[in-house]
Amino acid sequence: WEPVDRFEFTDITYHRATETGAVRIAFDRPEKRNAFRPETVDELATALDHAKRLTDVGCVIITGNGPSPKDGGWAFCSGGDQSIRGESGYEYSQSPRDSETEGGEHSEPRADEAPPEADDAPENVGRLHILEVQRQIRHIPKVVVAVVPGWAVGGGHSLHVVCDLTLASADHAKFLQTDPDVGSFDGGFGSAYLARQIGQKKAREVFFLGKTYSAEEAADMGMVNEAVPHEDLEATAIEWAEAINSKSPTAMRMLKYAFNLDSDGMVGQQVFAGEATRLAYMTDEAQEGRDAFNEGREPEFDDVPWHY
Ligand code: 2NE
Repeated sequence: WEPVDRFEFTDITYHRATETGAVRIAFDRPEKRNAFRPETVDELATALDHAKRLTDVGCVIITGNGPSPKDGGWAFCSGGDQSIRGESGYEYSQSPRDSETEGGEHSEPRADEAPPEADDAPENVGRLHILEVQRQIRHIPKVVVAVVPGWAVGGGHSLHVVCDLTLASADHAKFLQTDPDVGSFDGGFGSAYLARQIGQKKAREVFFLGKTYSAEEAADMGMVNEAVPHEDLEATAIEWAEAINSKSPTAMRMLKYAFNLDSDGMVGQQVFAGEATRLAYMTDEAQEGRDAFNEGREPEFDDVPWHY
């Protein structure tokens, strides 16, 4: 793994394995069981947006660094950082407006955004934008693998649910939903999509009883693909990334969006259709349509077969 050093992240680490065609994005707050604060979520969004644009990368690994220097505990992510939760969401430790003007840690713009003018810098309102990251994971045209070395809890549990695949440490991974304990509820992918994975009764049990499940139990339920010994976790993730990257990128992208389609409604159709349009643009007939328009003539489609 080589660090991607164009960003100055504080709450995550971001690495790339060029030969494997994978990136590794890791929560890096192990002393808090990798709980996320708004800064963490911004960094995740930036890394995912950057990874999306890497055309030689087919696999995004999301994991949690550890163990905790305090007590040796492992975590994927324990959800929203409750210590900075305000009245309407999670609050920045420093106002983004202040950090913009001081050239602080939030000065790195998203790849697709112009840096905000000082007057446009966002107010420090409570945020729940981890849900935007869930949508990034859902729509990124690559296979996203949650590699769970320890606790996956609350919003951290929902994050692994929304990833395409989950690989877990048989020794340390534990799965737990605490949302209703802290007055929170992921009424989207974290619950409804989980129910598609493990069935209604089991998904309701996860939220309504708040039991802790081992990696093996989670695999039996169908929300984890495989539990492997802790020391083999990262090597197995790399093997998976290599397998993913050996396949046809177009087929993999179309498959991901096809799997998403029936639970993403019209947005799922739009994403799938966008990729279909891209494929259509590559045909002679679409290029004839473009050329005819640009040359000011009628398009000539007579030689194009009506395939069946
Ligand atoms: C994760 C869990 C089960 C771990 O338990 P354990 O016994 O292994 O560790 P411990 O001692 O509880 O935690 C170690 C340190 O991490 C902090 C703790 O406060 C503790 O700090 P110190 O006492 O050492 O200073 N820590 C752990 N999780 C934290 C958190 N989420 N926020 C802030 N500090 C945290 C156990 O720690 C636990 O149950 N954690 C809380 C899980 C939780 O309720 N998460 C929020 C759910 S709501 C959510 O995530 C969400 C959403 O669902 C939708 C949108 C946005 C957010």
